[in-house]
Amino acid sequence: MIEDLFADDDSVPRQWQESLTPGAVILRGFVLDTAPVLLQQIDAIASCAPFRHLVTPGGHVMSVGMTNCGLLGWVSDELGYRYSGIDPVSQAPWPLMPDIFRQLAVEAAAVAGFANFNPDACLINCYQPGSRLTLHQDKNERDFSQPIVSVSLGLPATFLFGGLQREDVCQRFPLVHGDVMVWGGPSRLRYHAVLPLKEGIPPWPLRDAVRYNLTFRRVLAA
Ligand code: MD6
Ligand code: FE
Repeated sequence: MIEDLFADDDSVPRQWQESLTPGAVILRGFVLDTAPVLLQQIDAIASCAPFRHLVTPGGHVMSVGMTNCGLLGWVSDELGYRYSGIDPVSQAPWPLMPDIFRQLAVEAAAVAGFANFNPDACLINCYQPGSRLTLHQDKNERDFSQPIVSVSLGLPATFLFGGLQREDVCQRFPLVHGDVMVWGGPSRLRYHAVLPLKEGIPPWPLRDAVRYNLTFRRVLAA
């Protein structure tokens, strides 16, 4: 179902919704207007908590650079995946979640039908050309009744969206600058992946040919 929200004339709409599966929707263009501010905030966060390449429990160095803001941050090392209130690099708390981040995440969740989303964690991913994320479920959180809100900025990526079993076939679709994906409910534990990022020209006002992804989550019981 494709629903045109904000076309004020016959020109190309800037925002619309694409429903994927029950509980999962892409809000195309939802953060196009706020993207410049979001990118500034990412730079400010990364100046305190720089992007780093985490090691998986299996001993692989992740190709995606990661940092966090908010009360809790997602981390990985030889011992496993978990959330931590302390940045293991700086040994300090993660930078605060900017109000503009929280507001857009709460608003996107509400538009997608999830009232009262109250994120306590924001993982920030930085993809360089070639970076990818292998098939996984997001299951380190306590409360699967809360959705995940995922914001795409910068270069486009191909997202694979599977089922509840690793073997299930995946749908593939593009995520581009300004898109927000919300998923929860019966889709909350679907497997998903990001294909290796292709080279490209970054959209204004980005200077670097990278993709950023913000994923907002409620980790602690609400
Ligand atoms: C990404 N996103 O888009 C990686 N997980 O860069 C995720 O792994 C993800 O977008 C859960 C929910 C939404 C996501
Ligand atoms: Fe994920």
